Amino acid sequence: MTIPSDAQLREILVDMVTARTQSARLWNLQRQGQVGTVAPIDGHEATIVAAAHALDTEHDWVIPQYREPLALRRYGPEILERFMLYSLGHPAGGHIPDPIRVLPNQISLGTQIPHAVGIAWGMVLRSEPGVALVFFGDGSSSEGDFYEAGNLAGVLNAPVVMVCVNNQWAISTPVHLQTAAESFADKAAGFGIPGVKVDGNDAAAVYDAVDEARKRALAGKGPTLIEAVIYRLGAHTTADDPTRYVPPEDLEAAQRDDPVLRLTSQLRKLGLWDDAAQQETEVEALELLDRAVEDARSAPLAVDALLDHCFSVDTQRLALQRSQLLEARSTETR
Ligand SMILES: Cc1ncc(C[n+]2csc(CCOP(=O)(O)OP(=O)(O)O)c2C)c(N)n1
Ligand SMILES: [Mg+2]
Repeated sequence: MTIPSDAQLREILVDMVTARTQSARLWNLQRQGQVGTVAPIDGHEATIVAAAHALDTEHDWVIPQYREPLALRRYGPEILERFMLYSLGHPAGGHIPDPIRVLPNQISLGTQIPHAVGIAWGMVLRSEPGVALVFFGDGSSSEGDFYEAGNLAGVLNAPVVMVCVNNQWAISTPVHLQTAAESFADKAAGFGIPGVKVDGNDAAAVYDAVDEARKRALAGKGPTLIEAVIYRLGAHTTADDPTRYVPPEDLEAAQRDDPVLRLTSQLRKLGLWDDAAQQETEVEALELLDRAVEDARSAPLAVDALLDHCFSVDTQRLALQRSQLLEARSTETR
């Protein structure tokens, strides 16, 4: 068992508090009409941050769904910059800034899982060290892509870590209507790979599970499916009203097991966290976010950036679309 050091746990908490603070600010900015739809992070912090801290940012890829970006700052400031571009509808919000090994947000459920297996298998073919860690929700696990990708990963023995973030909801669909299986981790049996269920509110437990899966993958032993059990503490997105379907008593119970509060109180007891640390982290988080929003607002807008990164070189058809797009835009502004 690999337990994160006190220093690592403190870094993990800084990233968790940062993510929650920035998520709350983004919610307000959406309400003011300043950014697009926001999917709050509340409840997901320990799972995402601790998983990212168990990875080697130089070699390991992260393939997110859409709730993760604010919790992936360990991969560099580019993640926040790109996320703000994305939140403002800028095409560059879908790019992968070299050498950052994090894919952009994926809204189309489950489609990121085959991408992760492809990346992992590609690394094997190129003899590159590293693993691909993919996040997906309980809801996404009902997509065909999950089964196809999990099966292929097992057959290829691909170095992929599949993290199913079970937050009990897929918008308003509760988990008992999502699957008749005992657990999402059990689905690993059908792929012939290990399945591990972990308390996703426990940063140290998530770190350990990802660390072990990563070491297995690097040793050529193939994929692992990890189910991180958490509770979505906020709305699905700014377009949702969870009070219409989340039982208040369930939410109250989950709030008592809030992952940020849990690690905060643990580190306070160890003398590693106090009010000053909390305040300093929150102030810095807001400064970083506000600066990223400003930068995204003033970023030059190249409409045809929409077509970048589809292929390494434009196909004939793409080249035609690019010139038509630029022509249409220049007629518009004439
Ligand atoms: C292919 C597809 N079908 C439906 C949707 C609509 N949709 C957006 S989010 C969502 C729920 C996803 O739930 P889950 O995977 O558990 O992630 P969570 O939002 O709980 O983090 C649905 C159904 C979609 N984006 N893509
Ligand atoms: Mg869910």
